[in-house]
Amino acid sequence: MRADNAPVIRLEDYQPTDYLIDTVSLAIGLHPTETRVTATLALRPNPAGHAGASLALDGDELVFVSAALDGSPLAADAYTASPEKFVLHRPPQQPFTLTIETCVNPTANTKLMGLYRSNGTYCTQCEADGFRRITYFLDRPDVLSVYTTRIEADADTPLLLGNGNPAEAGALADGRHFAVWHDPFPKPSYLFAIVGGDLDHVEDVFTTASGRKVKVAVYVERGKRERARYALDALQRAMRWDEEVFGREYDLDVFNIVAVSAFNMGAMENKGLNIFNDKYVLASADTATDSDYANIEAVIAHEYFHNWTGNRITCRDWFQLCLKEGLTVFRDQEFSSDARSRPVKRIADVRVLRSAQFPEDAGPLAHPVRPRAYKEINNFYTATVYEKGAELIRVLKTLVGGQHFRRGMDLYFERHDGTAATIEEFIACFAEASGRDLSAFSQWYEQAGTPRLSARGRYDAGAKTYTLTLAQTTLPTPDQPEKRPMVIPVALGLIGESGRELPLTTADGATDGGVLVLDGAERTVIFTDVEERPVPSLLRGFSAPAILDLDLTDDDLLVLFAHDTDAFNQWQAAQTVATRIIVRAVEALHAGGTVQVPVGLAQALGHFLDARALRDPAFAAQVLSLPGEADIAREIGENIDPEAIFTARKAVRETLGQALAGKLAHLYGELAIDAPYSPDAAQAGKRALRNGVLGLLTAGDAARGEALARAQFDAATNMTDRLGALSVLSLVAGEAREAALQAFYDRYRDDPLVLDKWFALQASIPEAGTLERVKRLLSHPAFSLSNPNRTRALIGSFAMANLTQFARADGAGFAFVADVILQLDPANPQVASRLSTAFRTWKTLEPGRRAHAEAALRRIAAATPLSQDVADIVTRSLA
Ligand code: 0A1
Ligand code: ZN
Repeated sequence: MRADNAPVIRLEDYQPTDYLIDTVSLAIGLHPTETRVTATLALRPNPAGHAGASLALDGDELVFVSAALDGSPLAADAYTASPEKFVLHRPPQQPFTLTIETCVNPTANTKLMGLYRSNGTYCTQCEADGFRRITYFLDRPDVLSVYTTRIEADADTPLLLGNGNPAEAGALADGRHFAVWHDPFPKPSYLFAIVGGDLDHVEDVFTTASGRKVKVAVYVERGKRERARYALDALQRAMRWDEEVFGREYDLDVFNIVAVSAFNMGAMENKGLNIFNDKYVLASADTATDSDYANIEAVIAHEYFHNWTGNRITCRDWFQLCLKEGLTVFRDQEFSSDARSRPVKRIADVRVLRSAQFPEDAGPLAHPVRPRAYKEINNFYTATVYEKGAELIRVLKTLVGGQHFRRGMDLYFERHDGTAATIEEFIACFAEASGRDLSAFSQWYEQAGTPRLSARGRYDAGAKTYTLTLAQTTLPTPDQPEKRPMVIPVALGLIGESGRELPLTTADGATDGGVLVLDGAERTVIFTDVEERPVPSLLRGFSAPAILDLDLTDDDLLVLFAHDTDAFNQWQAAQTVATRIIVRAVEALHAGGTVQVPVGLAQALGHFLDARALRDPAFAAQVLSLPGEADIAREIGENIDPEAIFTARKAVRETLGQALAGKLAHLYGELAIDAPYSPDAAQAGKRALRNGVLGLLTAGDAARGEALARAQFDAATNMTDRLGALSVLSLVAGEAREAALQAFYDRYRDDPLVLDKWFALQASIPEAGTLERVKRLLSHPAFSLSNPNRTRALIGSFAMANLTQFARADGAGFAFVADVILQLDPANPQVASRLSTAFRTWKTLEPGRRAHAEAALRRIAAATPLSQDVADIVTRSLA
């Protein structure tokens, strides 16, 4: 169905189902092309539904085989079955069982939703609506059932996994065998999973806080066992952390993780049987970077944390997606902060929020954290639902305080365990635990767009007062022309010009705890006894997802950079100064002038590096990593010329690299690590800074940098150093680059996850030749559009991480990506649809490029057939 005629699903139309399904008994006979599924559903009328209504079960591309009611075959006029629906016309009005047999073809399932094969392994993906591709069902999150699953397979598929606990297993005639799994916890169909394959594994026993033994295991393709150890360790650390920090214990006898190579997303929290994209499980020093390790730790934790936030308490409907996703992202961010450096993790998370969510919130795809309407739910697994959703939990915690937050969480678990809940029910727990009215806070879930927070300050030296006025506005977004003020907790401090932190004294205690709450359009506070002219440090720790407009001078910002006690704002100050310098450089280039870099920033960075680089390299790496092209584009906001941004940024980096050359060279030597590789935060921090130093050094002196990078590439003993060097080399056109790329390929040609890096790096080269290179790589023997990771590596990187080449002035970049989207769409609409979000900022481009982007979007929109997934994104993008 096309998006133009697909129905709009609205939150306000929510109705409970007319029937409930108490238990589900599945018998699945695995076969590569004809898998038989027999589902026996114990149904009864829902007291909250319409008595006597017919029963309509969802299906998607199903082949119907047979149906029986309470054990007897159904008469032909008692039901209707099509690939998309099974309707029982006159269901009994007391409990009854319905047995339906269907047949599916996992090998032909290129959409990777429902039951499919990844490199020979049978696996499933049911969120959001994939279960209906396995059997007919009330496929929605508020139908909770107890599942028993019997899986049968040939001897070449010895491993059979399901949700819950293993119940039975054994051999059958003709070499087949079976396993039965029982999950005692009622769950929605989207959490169903099975796996069948011939896999290796690592395992351990985790003892829960109350002394229960849980067998934990990670399954991977044969030969990759050792690469699963880090994931297994991260899992057990996450399990312990959830007990300690949220009081949540695991509830089954086993917890299994399976890694597969073909997966549409990152990973999936199926009850007791998480299924992962290989990328978030497999790691070794030689094949994974430090960031890969950190991502694995975070995603393993994320999926595990869903066991309570998502599984034990699930969502009433898909509008409530952020109830599980925002909350679980918050939980995984906190876990990583405790495991690593909290300020560095905060900076990294805010970078992601700004680069992925802010553009969404400012463009045609903007939607509230809890949307009110959708056509295709799979398009709402967005940065807004996930990352902004997590920010809202953080805002809530700041507003009610840590203790009340924990009490609210406890209440939520106690009250809603075993149910499908809503955002209102969640917020009510915190209102009750804290005794506060949170109705104004809940606006954050309803209103799209990023609030702009402006701050003006005036110091009266005679009266020793400092008057600070904060104001907010939010620009209109699709369907929301009028915006209301939000409740914004502004964590703040005052830094004296001497560098000391000044006490916050106000007549009414407005900033108790260092947080000022702005809940109207504007608010003014007067600080008293301010002994010296202060520089305000606002939105400390990024206390709310807002855009801050400061009336500070560059010199004021450099005071914060040097002296702020809040690490986030210290970093932010340097970023803001650098952003301003690059934006001025873009303006200068437009006016036909040249790029000027004031000495202040270079000097400040120099002092900073002297004092902090070796003490806190991970933080220093964040400071040294200047705003990217997309950050600058966001700051400029309209009429974007990516080439000008690229040239300006490059020139600024060149100047800084030259000004700091001596220090950088010295640091590069000092930061070398002798010890054997460990992915821990301390070593990773040093490598991150050393690679950052190498990059800046090369920006200032290409020949010298290239020689160092070449040596680092040849001597590297781990992927972080090797890829760090290769990225630097990839920016310098010439034979050295091609030789290094070839050497990398030769070394890793049989390693799919590393080859993805090789494809991604080449697609990201900001040069005019890249489009031709990417086109050439499309026909490389190792390339295939049927693997989502490979597609994202080559096409996704080109479209999302190479602004100058995707947005080429001649429109060839847009046209190419549109071609690939159209080619991929029939096979895998979800991945095609994700790719098409690369166009989301097209309206901010200068008119020439804008016209090319629009033409590409219109061409996609006009194509037939076109999936509902892609049609939904492109029509909203064009609106
Ligand atoms: N719930 C998962 C995300 C997810 C969503 C849809 C999928 O279908 C292709 C897969 C995974 C999470 O938050 O990790
Ligand atoms: Zn999640």
